Amino acid sequence: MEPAARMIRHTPTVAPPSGDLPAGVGIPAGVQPLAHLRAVIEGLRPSWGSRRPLILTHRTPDPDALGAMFGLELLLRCAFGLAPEIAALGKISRAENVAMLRELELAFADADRLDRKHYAGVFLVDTQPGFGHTTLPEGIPVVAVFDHHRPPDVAALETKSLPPHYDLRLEVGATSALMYGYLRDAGIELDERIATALCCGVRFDTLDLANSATELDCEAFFETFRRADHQKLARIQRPTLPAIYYRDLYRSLSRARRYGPAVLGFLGRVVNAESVAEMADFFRRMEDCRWSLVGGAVGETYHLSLRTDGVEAYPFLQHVLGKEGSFGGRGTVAGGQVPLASDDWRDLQRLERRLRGRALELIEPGERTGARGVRLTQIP
Ligand SMILES: [Mn+2]
Repeated sequence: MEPAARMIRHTPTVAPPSGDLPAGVGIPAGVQPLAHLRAVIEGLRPSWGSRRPLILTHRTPDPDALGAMFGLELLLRCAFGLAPEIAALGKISRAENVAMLRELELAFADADRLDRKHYAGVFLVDTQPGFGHTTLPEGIPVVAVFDHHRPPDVAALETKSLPPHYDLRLEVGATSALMYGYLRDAGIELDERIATALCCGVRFDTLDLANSATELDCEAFFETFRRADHQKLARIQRPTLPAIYYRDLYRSLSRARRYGPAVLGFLGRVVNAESVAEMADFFRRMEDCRWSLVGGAVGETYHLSLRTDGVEAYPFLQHVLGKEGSFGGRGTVAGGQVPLASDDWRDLQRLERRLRGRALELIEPGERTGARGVRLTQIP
């Protein structure tokens, strides 16, 4: 707990560097990622027969995952002559993401209903095997990973057997930017639809380049923005909100509490898992709020989202979770899942109590505003 607690006190405005990968992990130095991918695919392809590549991502894809999946589909089709299938799990319900699907006509298969024998290998974007929010079909090898998330134990990568193409770049702001780099290197002209999708991904993960954006992110953003459909981009950024959104918002506002530098919201059962992340973003924007944590249960899983104003978010979430569940994060954003022991509301209540207790340990005693916090309506 100590290191995280220290970070909260000082709250530097610039995130510390994401750190390097162990030697031998990722694309070898000096090798172009596209050339590496080509060598891997060419090596495996004779054994694939008529089976297709399967593009997957984490549960409930966000704009970065969506942009990267559709960018990769274009790459595999145009640069390699393959016929990949895109599939995903989880219901997308955040209004911006629903608008992205609708405006760009992004359709994909249900990953729960795939006939495994048709697929030669998994191409995974914006996540990695072993992450809690990622379920991989059994019996299909993972051929390639394209990601920018820090695994909980980076050092352990050295001893793990990794997929043949493992492009993990912790410093890159968006997987969509990473995918833009492959398409650029392959000389593939971006059409309006894919340019718009990639642009949505980069702007979502980097907050319009304000957050941990590298040169590649900037180039990806400008080049895709130039080719994007700007009417659609606007409709995706400010979509119509379903009526139920306002009910959920009211509930979140009435349940959340301010504890000195943090806003904590334990929402019990929620309609959609994405509202947890959205509320964490929303509360973090409160004046003088240095970090926010929001949790809510959907089905058999309790979802958590943590946001900070500059420091690495994942040590905070690591402490909040204790040894429960799984988590991941990059920069100021972290998310986790805890499987629920039963659908008994008392189990849920006990879990939220444990999480709140550990979250409060991260706040300096002098900064705590009572054990129960302050209702958002009562903040002076
Ligand atoms: Mn991402």
